[in-house]
Amino acid sequence: MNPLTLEAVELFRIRLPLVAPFETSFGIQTERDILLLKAKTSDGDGWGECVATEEPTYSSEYIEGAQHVLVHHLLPRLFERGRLSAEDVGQALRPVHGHQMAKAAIEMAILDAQLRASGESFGHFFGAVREEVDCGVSVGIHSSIPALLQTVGVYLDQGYRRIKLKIKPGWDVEPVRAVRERFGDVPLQVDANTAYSVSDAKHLAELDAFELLLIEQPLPEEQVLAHAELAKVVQTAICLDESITSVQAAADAIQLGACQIINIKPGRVGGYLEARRIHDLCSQHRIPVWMGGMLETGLGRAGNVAMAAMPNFTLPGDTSASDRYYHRDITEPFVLVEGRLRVPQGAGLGVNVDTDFLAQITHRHETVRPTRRAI
Ligand code: OSB
Ligand code: MG
Repeated sequence: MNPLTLEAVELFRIRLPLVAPFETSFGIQTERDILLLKAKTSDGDGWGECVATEEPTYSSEYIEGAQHVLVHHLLPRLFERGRLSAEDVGQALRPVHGHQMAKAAIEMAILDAQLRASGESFGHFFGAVREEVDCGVSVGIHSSIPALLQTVGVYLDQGYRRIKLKIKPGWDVEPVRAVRERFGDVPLQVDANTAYSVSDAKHLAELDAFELLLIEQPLPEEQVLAHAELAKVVQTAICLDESITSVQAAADAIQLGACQIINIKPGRVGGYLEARRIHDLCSQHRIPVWMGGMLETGLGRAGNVAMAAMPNFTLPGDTSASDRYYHRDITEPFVLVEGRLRVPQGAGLGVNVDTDFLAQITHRHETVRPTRRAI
């Protein structure tokens, strides 16, 4: 890829209501406040999406913090570099600890600018082996079992190829049993978002009766060894999400026997390039991976769907259609066809931002440029 010069970055904060409330063990979301970046470069523009949530309840990152660290600590380091490539971003930002979601957003925007400039799609860049990817859907905690069965039924009618139920103590075995009884052997998995402790091992083992594909992140982020202990009691495959913050964390978790499957979210690990390294590591260790989701707009979805077309993404991802999240997306919508989404073929992310709609939903906008340094 040809290096380019980063000339300015526009930050857009947009508010988008969700089509339905989404409840997890860490809270309920009814709308999203999202940070989008437009990198303005010597070679044209590129878009990035930051997946940080409004509150620091999924991980320690949150949207205001991400914006602050970008403006004050990350972007100045990139402006200082002169010419740079997406591959240089990780190295340039190494002095700043953590803040993977903020780092991922700017790396994504620079990668998009470079690929748009050279006419290459994200899918081609990642070595996609499929033109479309199998999609699952993540189903939030519901107020009752009948309400849950209604929602799952609608998603199955729409063609989703796998159902993921969010669980927490008090909402686990019964909803899983109810979905199995009503919908038979549909591919099914659960996600606890860290809501359990290792002393719940026997209780979680009750889920073994339902032949789930996996149980995602039952224990807190730091408790990698405890997941390995849990795996001795629970037969269902353990998948890590929150704990996998880098390729190093993935290597350690695999060696410890803490997971048999990994959920890859480019934002959580600092960007698409680190996500690709995790994909490759997992391939070598015969650990299947799947593409997670953070309720992205069409921008993040475009990158995620492209990456999910890599060979070791062998399980359906949380890459659902745009209409599962938003009445109107900021790009052309991703539409489910036979339970799959098409990998965009155009240059870069291969989707276009609807700038009129973007202007309507933007509640804050700022532009950051290089400052002249004191002599
Ligand atoms: O743990 O996978 C998760 C959404 C927000 C934060 C964390 C998670 C999720 C999801 C939704 O499960 C996935 C999606 O459809 O984007
Ligand atoms: Mg998860």
